[in-house]
Amino acid sequence: MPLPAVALDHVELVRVAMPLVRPFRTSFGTQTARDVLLVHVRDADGTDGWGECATTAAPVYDADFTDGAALVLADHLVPAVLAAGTARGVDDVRARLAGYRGHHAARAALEAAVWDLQLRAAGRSLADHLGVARDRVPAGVSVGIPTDPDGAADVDALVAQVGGYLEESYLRVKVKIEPGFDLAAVRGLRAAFGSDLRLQVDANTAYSPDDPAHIAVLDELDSTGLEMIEQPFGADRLRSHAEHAARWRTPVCLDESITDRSRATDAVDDGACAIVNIKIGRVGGLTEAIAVHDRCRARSVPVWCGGMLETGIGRGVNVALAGLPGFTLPGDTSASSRYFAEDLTEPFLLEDGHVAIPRTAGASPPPDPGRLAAWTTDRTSLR
Ligand code: OSB
Ligand code: MG
Repeated sequence: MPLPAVALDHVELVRVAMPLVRPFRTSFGTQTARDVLLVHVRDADGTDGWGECATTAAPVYDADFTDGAALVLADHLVPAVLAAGTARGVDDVRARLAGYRGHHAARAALEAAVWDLQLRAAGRSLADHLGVARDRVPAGVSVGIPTDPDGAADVDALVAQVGGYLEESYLRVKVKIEPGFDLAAVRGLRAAFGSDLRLQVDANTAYSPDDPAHIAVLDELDSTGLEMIEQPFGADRLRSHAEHAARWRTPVCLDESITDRSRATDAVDDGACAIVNIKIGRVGGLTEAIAVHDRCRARSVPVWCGGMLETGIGRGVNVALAGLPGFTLPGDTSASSRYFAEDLTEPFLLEDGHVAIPRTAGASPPPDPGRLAAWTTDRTSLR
């Protein structure tokens, strides 16, 4: 059933300070908090919609960053959507943004807010709208590189953290690696938890295909029983990924490289990856994310839902998307408690290794008004 038309009346950017329960260190840097950018839309009837911008504070994961997203939304994307008569929904918004290049996380946040508004107006959940049959999704956890008091990467601390997550019932573990924190980390986890642990690694582009020492380490990692290796090389290096994927038994999964549906099919068809990490922000919106899923599914390529340390606003959309049938691997769709002492929405809970798919009206549960007000650092109206 198509979504009802709305009359997009008011757009606001809201910034919210959300400290993380523990620092998240990757090969590109350490995050201790999220300065969350939310897009809030309202229609002429006063129905609200919310979307979360999946960016890091600095352009270190990809070229997007939170202040840049806020600027491009305020100066370009939102004015384009509000000009030329009232926008009636997601399709209108996408058409009005079609002439703008890049800034995928910003446009995805705006699109998500409009999905949320239309679904709320329809009284329908995103999962129902997408025809999702499951009622829960399997959850993995993405574990940062732990640091000891001197700032050195710490395998014992990693083993302790992973032990805690396994006790909580997470079904698979993804650990962040970088040159110098890779083989020892994986061997430490294998020694502690055995070969049955569903373990994968994420390099966030930290290895160079041109450095023989890096390749030697990756070749050794290839015999540690990993479920996959995620994004060892730079986002543009599809050929290098294909060359090594052909030699390794460990499947290669791509994250940073997958910027839209055609890049996804190029990567898969050229052998650069056998698994795709889908992130709504990175591919430029929920519509595009569904298209990536559909193309991968047509090729029997498994996908899973990545994360960007989202609050419940972004998490709700991720969890509903992850209910689609091609999502056959546990995602980084962890419980709220993995990230925040208190979430902006009703918390997402882990039960028996799974997170329930929301079935309330909207793309995600709404923010709690009290917590939102208490943690908001800035609001800009763009009517
Ligand atoms: O590479 O998947 C990544 C967080 C920020 C930027 C990039 C990545 C990540 C994560 C966190 O791994 C996943 C999560 O939200 O739990
Ligand atoms: Mg990744």
